[in-house]
Amino acid sequence: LVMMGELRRAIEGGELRVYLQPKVEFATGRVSGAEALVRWNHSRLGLLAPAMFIGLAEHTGLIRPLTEWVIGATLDLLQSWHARGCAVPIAVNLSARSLHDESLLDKIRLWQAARGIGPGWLEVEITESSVMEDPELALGILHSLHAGGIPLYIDDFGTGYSSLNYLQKLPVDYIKIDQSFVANMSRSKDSAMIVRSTIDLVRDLGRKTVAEGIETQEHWEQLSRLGCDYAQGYFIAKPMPAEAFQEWVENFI
Ligand code: G
Ligand code: G
Ligand code: MN
Ligand code: NA
Repeated sequence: LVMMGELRRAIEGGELRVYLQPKVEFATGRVSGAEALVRWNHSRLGLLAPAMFIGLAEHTGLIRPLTEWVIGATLDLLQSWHARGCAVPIAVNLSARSLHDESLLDKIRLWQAARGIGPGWLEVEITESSVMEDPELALGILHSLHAGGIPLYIDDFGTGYSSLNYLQKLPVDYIKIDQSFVANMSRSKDSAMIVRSTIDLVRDLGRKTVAEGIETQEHWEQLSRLGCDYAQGYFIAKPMPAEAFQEWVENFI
């Protein structure tokens, strides 16, 4: 069990790390981007996954400094990549609470400008369930983020209760098909059918699909055949520290 004071000191004291997991485009086999996944390098407990502390952060208000740290660290990475003449966009995960922070877009703009990073490089993922917690509020913030040039993803799609009505209204560019559907696809006809229909629907709405949790060649081939746009999962690569990611990208293909 970790405590609030400990987490606050960890955020301030530089114990958080950004891990990166690549996304690959099916059509070209190219690395199209990365997702930033936070870790806590705890002095006693070792490397902690977000499940160990994001909930605590959300309940104590520490999610705001945590999110701001992740965004800052991600922009630092983008800045160093740009200096080396190579980069892919990086998506950060936002909690439902961050959708209430009306100053977020202004802060992101300031931080991007301070590092000379143009729009489009920092992306944002929001889960379907946090959007549906307060759809009207989410819609407002998502519209302003999107108008501010930030590409948007709906994460964990299919696990919540979003109506198709909202999917149509939301200014999102990408839908991430939840990994549970991908995992069940080869065993369950229903899961395969849901994945196929989701891909078709998202395409008809003019958005792109990302399949999460691709763990096997079979998953890759099946999703490629169904016309999914982007792939993410252990079959491609696990989340890794930024330096390892850079090396991985250079050796890919
Ligand atoms: O690999 P993994 O255990 O990293 O991630 C577990 C979950 O934690 C994911 O659902 C992801 O959305 C969430 N998560 C990872 N990093 C962050 C972050 O920086 N902020 C928030 N709010 N959630 C995160
Ligand atoms: O933000 P999101 O809920 O999508 O977080 C993705 C989570 O899934 C992270 O915990 C990440 O480490 C994990 N993950 C990424 N790829 C795979 C995969 O291929 N298989 C499994 N089981 N988990 C994965
Ligand atoms: Mn995500
Ligand atoms: Na997800």
